[in-house]
Amino acid sequence: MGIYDLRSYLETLEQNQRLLHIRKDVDLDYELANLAATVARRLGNAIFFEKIKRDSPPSQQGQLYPWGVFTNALVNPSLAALALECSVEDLSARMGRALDPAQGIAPRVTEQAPPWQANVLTGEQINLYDLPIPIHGQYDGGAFITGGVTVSRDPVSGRGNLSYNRMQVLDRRTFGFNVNEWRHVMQFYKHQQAQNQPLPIAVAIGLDPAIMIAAAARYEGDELAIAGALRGEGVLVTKGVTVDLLIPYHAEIVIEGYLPPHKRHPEGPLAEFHGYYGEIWDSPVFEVTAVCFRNRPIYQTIVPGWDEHIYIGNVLPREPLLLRFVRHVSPNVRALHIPPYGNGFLAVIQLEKSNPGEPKNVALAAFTAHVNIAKVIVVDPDVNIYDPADLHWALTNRVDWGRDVVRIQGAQGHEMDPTANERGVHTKVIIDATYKPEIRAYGQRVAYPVVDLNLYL
Ligand SMILES: Cc1cc2nc3c(=O)[nH]c(=O)nc-3n(C[C@H](O)[C@H](O)[C@H](O)COP(=O)(O)O)c2cc1C
Ligand SMILES: [Mn+2]
Repeated sequence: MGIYDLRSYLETLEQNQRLLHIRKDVDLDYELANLAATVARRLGNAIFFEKIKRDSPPSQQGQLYPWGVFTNALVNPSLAALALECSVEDLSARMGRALDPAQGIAPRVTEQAPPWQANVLTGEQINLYDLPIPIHGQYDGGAFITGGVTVSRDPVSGRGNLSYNRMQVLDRRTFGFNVNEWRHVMQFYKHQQAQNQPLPIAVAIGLDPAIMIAAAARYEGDELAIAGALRGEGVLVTKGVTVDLLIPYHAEIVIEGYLPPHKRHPEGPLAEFHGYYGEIWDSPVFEVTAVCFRNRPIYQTIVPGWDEHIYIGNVLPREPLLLRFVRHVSPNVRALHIPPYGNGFLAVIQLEKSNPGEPKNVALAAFTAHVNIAKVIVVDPDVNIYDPADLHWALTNRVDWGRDVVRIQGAQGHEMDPTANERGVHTKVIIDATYKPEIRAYGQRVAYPVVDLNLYL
């Protein structure tokens, strides 16, 4: 049996020496995220925190549960490849197939009580301050669940839905619940509002990474079908304790409740995908009706505004889309990457060009695939598109900045792109960083094959 839940993924990470165990006491506030962010960029490994603590307890004190905390599940392509049991080269093709609604595999319902119903807290027993919810960034407004997957249901069609919604702890039984205007969850919430009815939701934490990947996709249908397609069989789901929703059977923790139709509360700020702290939002609230967990559960988080957040939200679901567009223009495209450090605004294309004009054409195709793409760099097959230093080598040694750059002024980007104006209008840029032998011929480039250090250290 392959990966089907968080624990089987942890075993895979362990076997591949990609799970870093931190045995020292780590503070949930700031220290945990600082460590995770450093490991994300220096080692690229997942982390299991065995002992977490909280030095400055929040006002409504809880008994912090002695639970392990897991993060960096999907922090880069090599971990995503482990999670999806394929090679880095095959990631985009696998994602592309799974995102095709025709390939979706519906969840399987079981009546059996799930492991997460081993412990069920309701009413006065609920105290969100007991949960190991970190304060991540220095300027975050408080403790946020960032790695929980929201399970909801379309009140009109009855279909299921997965999404990510940051949740700030407001009091013992209430979260602030962030949801943008154009999300499915907002559509459901507004429908309920018009009937003066609450929207029931459940938050599942500690999941099979295939479900984590599926939840970030914009998809017409139940995102669980994407996870089913990734695993080749339907995800096992089961009824909630206090909500009539189908929730992943193999979750570590499930928080159930509802969004009341007319109550709002400020939440935020939080480190956002675009690389800056955002605004305080006046958001719906999430009233909790049950907190359920496995025995010895594992809490999972995503460091906001950092690599895993961007990798799940802006890279994995978009690379297949861009690849389809650029391959339509040229079969010579070898690979494509949206590097997390570019916050989803940069795409790097590896091209075995057969014509000096080809790099510009594939770059234009990448812009048309997604509005967020603002910079495209085209390189040759000898440049490692996953290595920022190698990319910089190409920018330094293969670009004549007076000749190889194309600007597209007044183009539309994302409204939150820090280079754009308030309407999202900015200049898009193409950089042709391929070698131009017709201008000047060089000999062989110096390069040593890259070794995966995790196999040696
Ligand atoms: C880690 C992470 C956190 C996110 N947080 C939020 C959020 O707080 N609010 C929001 O509206 N979207 C957020 N998103 C984006 C949505 O979850 C995502 O676009 C999803 O497709 C929305 O699904 P829906 O249209 O089915 O509601 C986040 C994405 C990721 C990967
Ligand atoms: Mn959806």
